[in-house]
Amino acid sequence: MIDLRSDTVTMPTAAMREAMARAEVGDDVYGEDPTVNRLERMAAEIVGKEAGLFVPSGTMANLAAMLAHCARGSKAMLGAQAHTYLYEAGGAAAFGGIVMTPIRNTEAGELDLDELNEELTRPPDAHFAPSGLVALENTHNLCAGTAVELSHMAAVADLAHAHRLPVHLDGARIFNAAIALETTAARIAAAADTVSFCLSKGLAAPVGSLVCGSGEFVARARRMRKALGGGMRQAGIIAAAGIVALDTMIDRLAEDHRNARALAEGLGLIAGLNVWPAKRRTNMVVFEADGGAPAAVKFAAGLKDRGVLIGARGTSAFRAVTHHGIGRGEVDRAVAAAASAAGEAFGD
Ligand code: TLP
Repeated sequence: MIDLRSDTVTMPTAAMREAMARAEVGDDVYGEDPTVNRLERMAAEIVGKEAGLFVPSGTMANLAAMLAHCARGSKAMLGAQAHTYLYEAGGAAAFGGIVMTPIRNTEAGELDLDELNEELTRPPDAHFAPSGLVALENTHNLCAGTAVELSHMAAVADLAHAHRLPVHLDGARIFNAAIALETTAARIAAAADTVSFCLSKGLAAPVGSLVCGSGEFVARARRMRKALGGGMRQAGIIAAAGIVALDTMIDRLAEDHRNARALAEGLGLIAGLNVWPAKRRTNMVVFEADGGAPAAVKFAAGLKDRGVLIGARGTSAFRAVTHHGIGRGEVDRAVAAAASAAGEAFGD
């Protein structure tokens, strides 16, 4: 199968398996796992923060960060299309009593600054939840995976900081953003006080994410990780793969972006499919099928029959993600399969 559902389907490389087998480990809850400690130092350095914390998933990274930033009953302002708002099981509300306050996202993955400003300037009236946090996402998954401009991130940070609020960045795919914006992860993270990023997406490690910020913030997030059940003991086994991911898998993400562009171009030529534009395309292609849900279901089933898996986005849109397991040959085969499946699903 050509699996374009997500970059989370990537398999660990041979070097990762080797590093995992040889990893030096200890009890990380005692702070004694040398491999985890090394990964946390590497992560902090790469995003330009003081300290890092290894957690099992991107969802826990964002949740631990939100819990560390926000008191119960306070509000976190984030994009209406933010992964944290829509795809993380409402954890911040369920476990932290945090009022997630959605702000309109533009197609470019940006927050509507007027709407954000309106939220931030509500009078300190007893009716309103006090503000606790502003959150950003880069790359922006639900906005067709686009990288978000640094100028926008700086504008959001200025607004938040003027109101003495911290900024958290869901940088699950921050290295994709760095490549698309021709900058570094540290420059992207500079607008944010705290940042999370994932090892088990395009970087192909089997498990794990990092949350980084000041030493004092990470100490609070560490307590939240323990409360959430994320204290992992001999976690150096999986951290070892994460170190290999950071050492060897970042630069090659550019190849995924080239393949996504080729995929977008190929799908764009097929009658019945409309590819969403992405201001700064990374490794995702979102496209819609003409003819509504029934034709879309038929198209996706036809594609699966032809050996290609894609993800659903609502009832008639889809997402295809390029990654380490997808080369140019797979892209060409997927486009050919899509043309044939579209002919069957949308043809007269
Ligand atoms: N995204 C997954 C699915 O949940 C949709 C995917 O396939 O793209 N932030 C962002 C921006 C993400 O895209 C994801 C995962 C997460 C956080 C959560 O990471 P995990 O899956 O490690 O909890």
